Amino acid sequence: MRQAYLSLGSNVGDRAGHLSAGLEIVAAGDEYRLSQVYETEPVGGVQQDDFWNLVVEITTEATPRELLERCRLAEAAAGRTREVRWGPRTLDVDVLLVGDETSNDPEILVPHPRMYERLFVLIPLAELAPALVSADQLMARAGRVAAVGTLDMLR
Ligand code: X6L
Ligand code: MG
Ligand code: MG
Repeated sequence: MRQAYLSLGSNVGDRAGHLSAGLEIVAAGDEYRLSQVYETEPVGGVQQDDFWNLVVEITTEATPRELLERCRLAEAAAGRTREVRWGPRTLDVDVLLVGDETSNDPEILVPHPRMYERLFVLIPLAELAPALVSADQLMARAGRVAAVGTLDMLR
């Protein structure tokens, strides 16, 4: 068993509902811990509503590919459609880290190659696993990220 970290985000419809339903699917019976929910400014250039983002730590034997399959199932269950690249979505789930493994599979790169550029990932990850994020990494990034409470409070 080792700890895997996944990032979840939603900015369409019932954001807390999509995050909760998605969590049940990606955790799939494994033990997990959640960061708070953060309201975050959209990144990537598309004008859209603010996201709610969180990070989940899952204690699991699942491989990166198995975790990717869970992400896809969770996104499909939320009715995710792919219209605008980097645009609004009911639910996005990305695999960040899987223990200290690397995956060079082009469909599922681990560690996530862009995770250290995204404050909406780094802040909730640092809350759950402070040793995985340095102060320099946090300070070098811009973008509004504000804690809004636990998912239990918001759903
Ligand atoms: C230059 C060009 C700099 C592109 C950054 C960054 C593109 C992040 C896409 C980028 C660039 C992304 C979320 C989001 C997206 C989310 C918030 C992405 C993919 N997903 N913004 N933007 N939360 N706050 O979950 O992450 S689209
Ligand atoms: Mg993403
Ligand atoms: Mg994604």
